[in-house]
Amino acid sequence: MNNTPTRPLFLGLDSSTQGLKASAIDSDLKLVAEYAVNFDADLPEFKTSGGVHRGPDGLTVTSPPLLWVAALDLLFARMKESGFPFARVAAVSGSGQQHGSVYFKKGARPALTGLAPDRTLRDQLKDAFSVAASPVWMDSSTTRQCRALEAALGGPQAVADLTGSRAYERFTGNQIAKIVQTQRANYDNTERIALVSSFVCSLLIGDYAPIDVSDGSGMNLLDIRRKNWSPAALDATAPGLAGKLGSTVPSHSIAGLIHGCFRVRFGFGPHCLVAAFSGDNPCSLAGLRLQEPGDAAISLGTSDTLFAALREPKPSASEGHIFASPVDPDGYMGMIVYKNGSLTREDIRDKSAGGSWSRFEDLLANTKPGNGGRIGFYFKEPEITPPVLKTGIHRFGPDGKPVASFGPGEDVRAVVEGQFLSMRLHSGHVGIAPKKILATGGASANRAILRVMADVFGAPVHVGSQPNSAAMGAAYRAFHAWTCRQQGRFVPFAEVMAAAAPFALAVKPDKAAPKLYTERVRAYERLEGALVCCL
Ligand code: 5FX
Repeated sequence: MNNTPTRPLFLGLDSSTQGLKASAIDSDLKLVAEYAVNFDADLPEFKTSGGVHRGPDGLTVTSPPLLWVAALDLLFARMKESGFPFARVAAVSGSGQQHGSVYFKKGARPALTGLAPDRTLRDQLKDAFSVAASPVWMDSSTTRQCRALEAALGGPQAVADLTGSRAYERFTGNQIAKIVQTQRANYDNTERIALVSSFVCSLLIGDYAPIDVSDGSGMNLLDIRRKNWSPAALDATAPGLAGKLGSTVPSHSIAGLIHGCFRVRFGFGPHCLVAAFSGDNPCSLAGLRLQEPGDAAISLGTSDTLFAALREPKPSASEGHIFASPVDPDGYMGMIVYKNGSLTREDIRDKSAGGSWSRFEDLLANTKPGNGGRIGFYFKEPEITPPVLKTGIHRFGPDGKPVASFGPGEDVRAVVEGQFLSMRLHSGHVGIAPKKILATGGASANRAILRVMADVFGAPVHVGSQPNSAAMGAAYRAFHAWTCRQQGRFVPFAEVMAAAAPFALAVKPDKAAPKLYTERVRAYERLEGALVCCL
């Protein structure tokens, strides 16, 4: 019997920090519908700001897990009201903000398996949690736990080699260690710990869903090469943790069928598959269809991010993260995150270009590649890459000596060139060597910035509008997992994505650029090394 609905759709959910979105695609990979719920505006009774609660210490950041449950009730209700054809959905997958954790209390499982269609999820799950405030990725209160993990496993590089990243405050294992130390009774009363991604998946299948290896790589608990929990990391983190985490699965796995309550309440078909959910960055990688080693994306937004498909991971204790790939069971992805992005560029635009982007572009286009040997470091915010807590601007002249100021054009070029030199340097440390770059985010509309990007990396830059890349990536992953199930074999993601329109080529690198910028990266590295150690 053919279980595929006619004109099948594939649904991608994105449970992000600030809201829950849905994107539906058809089997030609065309976007057919989008929906969204904003946590603050649509569910004001949870009293979140930007989707979170901040603690008085300025470091603790949490969200109530029931908010994410209520958002799913509301999103599906809105979709139903607008006539969304749930019966055509062949498979659903999803994306979740990375690192956040949800704690199901002992005895909570029947509340999931027995979900009733005539009551809201929110009403049925209000007593399911042993920890009422779920730590999220913005939390940075676990420095003590990070140092303890590094001490137990042989130092930051040893943790990076094992788990893909040195110990980071927001990574879930360190958050779990803090719960053990500060809420021991609640930890003992927990039977399952989920990530935000596997949590929303659990709601859809009405049972505990497994954590996929890609999102699981953001926990400091997974051995990224064996793609399974590391017993040493689990032991160093919390007692009895293996039993509470359940097993991990490849990201293209099917977690189960959609629970009957969603069939009755919203009209999903009985054969609708739920594919494992993953993290938002892994889903964005899928949404931007980065699949070959050397395919990279640079997102220029409030924060700047570079991520890429990788074959050979090179974890670094100094920067970046390596995750298992969400689309290739043998692959990896690397990611470098910057706090100083658009706001820092806007600052220089305001000071040097009178607040005008077109003047900024002219200044950039009228200065020479390499900036006559000038290099600048612009830390308007404490920076993640490299880790620098002290804010400030540091400018160096052609002789490598500090200078007090640059001319307007020099400053504009230095803020843009410096960011790409840093990206090339640090992404290289984790094994990323972009052969092709997809530029996304607000600043990718700026042609002169893209020219510098292409020249610094010596790689062609493409652009494409994929605004909700995590939700789209989740929809693509649903289609991928469904195709693998239909064919009874692993189908390469690229094959499944073959129908997608290619991203447009925007800029090719200048022929002289590779030689010039290889030398500039070395100069940048020397200056950064000297600067970071005395800040
Ligand atoms: C990645 O490591 C992060 O912490 C963020 O990008 C979160 O995933 C945002 F949701």
